[in-house]
Amino acid sequence: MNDLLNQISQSLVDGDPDATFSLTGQALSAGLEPLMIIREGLMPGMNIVGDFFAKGDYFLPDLIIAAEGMKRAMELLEPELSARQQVVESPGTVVMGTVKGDIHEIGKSLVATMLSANGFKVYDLGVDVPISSFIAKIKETQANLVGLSALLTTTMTVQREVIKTLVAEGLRDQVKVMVGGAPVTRGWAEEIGADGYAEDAMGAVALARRLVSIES
Ligand code: HCB
Repeated sequence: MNDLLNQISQSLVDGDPDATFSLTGQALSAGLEPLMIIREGLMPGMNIVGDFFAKGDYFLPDLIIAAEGMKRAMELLEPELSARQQVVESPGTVVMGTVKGDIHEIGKSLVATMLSANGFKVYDLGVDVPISSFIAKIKETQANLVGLSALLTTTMTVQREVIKTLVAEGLRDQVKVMVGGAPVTRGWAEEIGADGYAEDAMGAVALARRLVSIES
């Protein structure tokens, strides 16, 4: 089992999306849980790719091809994740997106999938989302939660801007804000006045549940 997970990780590092896809299929057929495949196969591979890029050993095309492998694996895993959840009633409405200037979508999409699979009504605005689009969607859907993803130190600051705009628009009492993304920390969430920070998609589900129940 561990060998299969290591091979998945290595296939991302090697930049071989076909192998990532087929190994992920094999792991599912072998009975591995989709979340385990993400946590112990795909994420370690993406982290290695990120570290190599940071050190200058890998370049942008290497990131792009690793992302392609991860996205193809997620095509297999997302339906499995959804199928495993037993939805009773909708705990809340979430507007989700990666902030303006940032096109990293994989983590944001994973959080959106897991929230949906856990009964939340999710409006996924995609990536590079202008602040005005978050505000408009929150107003339109009467959402009680917004999830802001940022993967770059340069775009984390947009999370703060969204919160400031929610206050200015008189929406801050209506909507809880959760933030996440690789450079985001609990300390940052506190500093910018977010309601919570989640390290991963399961953490985001637990946090979202907590934030919504505090509200009611
Ligand atoms: Co990108 N990139 N990248 N990248 N990239 C990172 C993020 C670096 C950390 C790599 C590095 O240097 N070590 C780095 C950022 C450094 C920094 O600012 N601190 C970086 C850089 C610098 C860049 C460019 C600037 C490179 C360049 O052009 N010179 C450029 C920026 C483009 C832009 O956005 N304007 C860029 C581009 C790319 C792509 C397009 C090639 C590609 C993304 C493709 C896509 O998404 N379709 C990419 C990728 C793949 C990465 C890495 C390798 C992986 C990101 C990823 O998908 N992780 C990443 C390195 C890394 O993160 N270790 C690297 C897997 C997902 C599942 O994890 O952390 O996104 P996640 O999400 C988690 C978690 O954070 C949390 O739950 C998720 C699920 O578990 N979460 C939330 C996320 N959002 C949440 C919101 C909530 O409300 C709650 C929880």
